[in-house]
Amino acid sequence: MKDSICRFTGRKLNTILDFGKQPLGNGFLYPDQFDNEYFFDMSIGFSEETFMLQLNEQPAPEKMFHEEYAFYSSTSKNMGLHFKKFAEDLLKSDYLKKEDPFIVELGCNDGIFLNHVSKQKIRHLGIEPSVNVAKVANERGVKTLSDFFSERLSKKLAKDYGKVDAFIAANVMCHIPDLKDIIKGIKKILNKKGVLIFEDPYLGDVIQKNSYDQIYDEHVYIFSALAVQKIFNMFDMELIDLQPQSTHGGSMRYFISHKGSYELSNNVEEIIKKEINLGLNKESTFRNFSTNIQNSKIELRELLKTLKSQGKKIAGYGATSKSTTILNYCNIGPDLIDYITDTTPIKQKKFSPGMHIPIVDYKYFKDNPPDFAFLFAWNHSNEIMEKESGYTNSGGKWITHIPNVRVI
Ligand code: JHZ
Repeated sequence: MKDSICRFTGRKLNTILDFGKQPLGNGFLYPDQFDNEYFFDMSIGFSEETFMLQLNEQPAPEKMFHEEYAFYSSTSKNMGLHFKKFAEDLLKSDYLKKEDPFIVELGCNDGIFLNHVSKQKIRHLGIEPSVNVAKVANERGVKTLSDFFSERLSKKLAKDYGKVDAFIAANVMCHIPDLKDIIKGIKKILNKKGVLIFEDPYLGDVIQKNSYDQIYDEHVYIFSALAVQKIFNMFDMELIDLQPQSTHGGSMRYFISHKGSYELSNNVEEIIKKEINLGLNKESTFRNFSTNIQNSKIELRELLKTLKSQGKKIAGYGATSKSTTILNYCNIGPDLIDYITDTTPIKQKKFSPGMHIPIVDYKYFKDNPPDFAFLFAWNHSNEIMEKESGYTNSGGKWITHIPNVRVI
């Protein structure tokens, strides 16, 4: 297995698991694109110095985020509610108790968060590299720039718009390989009492739920509080608060400021203590994680093969980026899963990355209910179970791999 280099220390990373050749998590495609499909070697490494779990290699950002990016944040009702509450909490927080505050959001997607800020006529700017989703944000009244953020861009933004009071990033920071440049940029543009608030899928949940499907091309890091504290300290910035979130199967919201600007909340010490108890600072924990992933693969293939041999129809529910890892790592194709249903129009009539399972609209699922539905969008389980009580009550069964492979 190929070892790589920690993006923060420049020293060797110890490879934890090799997932083999993987396509882009959101690389849904048409049959005439099968022959030229892009694959990369996906493996993860851990640094005991920075406590950072990271991809050894990642495709170039332009390959992943472009004018046909397939993920629209506003496809889930609950995510809409989550971002509304996030905006309301921020707007009434002490961080914004000043005249004419300025909020910037990195990776604002279709404006799911900033539309609540723009409605209040508060100065804001979204920065979103994927042109198609940025267009939706602009149409919604969210002032959005389509670009990749960097230290260089931050200098220009500070000049054009002034310094920032709250710099937000939801499900974005874990996508950025050169985080050092981003942190330098944020440090430059943040007011003295400004705060960076970001949230991402949380390593503690990934380890406890064995949700290895959070690992795909876009997620170059899976953060813990230990790792976030360590890397921001390198830039004279400080982790001042933490708030666990239920979104995306367990996320963490991190609050960062210039060093010495705020008192540390007790949550920081408490959560770091829990992480040490869970072993998130030790390579051995990730070795166990690797074994659990390999066992999950064996069990999942066995279950699907057995059901198929009994003539059962199996569909996937939600063509998530996460499902790309499950399908390709476990070698599950149309021989085991008949189709995947998804409500996102840009994914429909295409095929899943790598394994080429057809993606169909929701009506197809309704008209052709399977015997078993694999809950790929397991992080939206409450919303989906409520919506699909009819399928469940009429005998439809669900398959999950979280935290272990089973029929629900
Ligand atoms: P969902 C994305 O990951 C990509 P994904 C990204 N890299 C990231 O970091 C995370 O989000 C945070 C569909 N669906 O949210 C819609 C239904 O069909 O789990 C979506 O395509 N019916 C930015 O892709 C997918 O499932 C439904 O009822 O893993 C959900 O994708 C619902 C609720 C969803 O994120």
